[in-house]
Amino acid sequence: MVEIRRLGEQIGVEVTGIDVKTMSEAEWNRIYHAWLDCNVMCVRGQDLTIPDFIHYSERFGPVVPHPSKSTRHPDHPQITMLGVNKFDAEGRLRDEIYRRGAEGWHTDGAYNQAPFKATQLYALAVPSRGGNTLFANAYAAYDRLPQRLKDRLDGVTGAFAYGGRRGKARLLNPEDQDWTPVFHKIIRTHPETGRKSLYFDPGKICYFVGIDDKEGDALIAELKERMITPGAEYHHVWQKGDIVIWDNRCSYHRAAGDYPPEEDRIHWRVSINDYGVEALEAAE
Ligand SMILES: O=C(O)CCC(=O)C(=O)O
Ligand SMILES: [Fe+2]
Repeated sequence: MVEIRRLGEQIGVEVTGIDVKTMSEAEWNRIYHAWLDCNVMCVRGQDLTIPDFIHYSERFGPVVPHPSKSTRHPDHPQITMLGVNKFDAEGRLRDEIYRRGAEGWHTDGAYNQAPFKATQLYALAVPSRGGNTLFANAYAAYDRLPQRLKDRLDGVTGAFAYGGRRGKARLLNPEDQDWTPVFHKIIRTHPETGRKSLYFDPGKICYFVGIDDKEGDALIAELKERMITPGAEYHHVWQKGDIVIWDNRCSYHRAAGDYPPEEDRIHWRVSINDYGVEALEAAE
């Protein structure tokens, strides 16, 4: 029987007793709404092929290839392989693979006109220790902002690009390094829940429109501190067979990047677009 229980106090939900390949429409509706309510969802104990994983992921929205071509699955471009080819030809650890997602708190796809609605990972191999994924609630981040900042950021737009203010991104091919910034409101209303969140990514923000560099730098530093709210985190300890999906519109995440490098930590990963308002805006 399907069981749904909260993981963190303010973020995260776990689903057990379900097979995503065969669940009923009623079960799908329950888990989809649990995910919307809790920002991040783990479905335990799944046994999936790549087509099964893509098919299930497509229930959330269109599954699109990630811009990092070198880490795409050779036969399934929509699948990104995490933790594969971790060592180079000389046997040296490739930091960009080992520490992917561990550089800092972020939200995926802020460099797209229509940022990814969700990212979903399926765990194939889990290390004996470490290697958690950390999540934080971006609604809570907005709720906890001092009124001064809520007022200052109201209506403010940020410019975002893949490499942010650094420019370059190690996981991209040379021909894919040039990004024209895209623009997103920093206070964002979630198209499905109607709740406001702080939409911010310190690694991808380039500047705030209409705000001078001095104030912009101070704002970036302050939001970096405030984006993670005490009590609104959940740290996922992976089990083989877990599927974890996070809502990039209302959560932040980062990899801990701390597991024994000689051990395997392997996931299939998909980026999921929105069918909704944002997809329509992007098509304009
Ligand atoms: O490997 C992880 O725990 C998460 C990596 C990440 O940031 C991502 O897949 O978007
Ligand atoms: Fe990420």
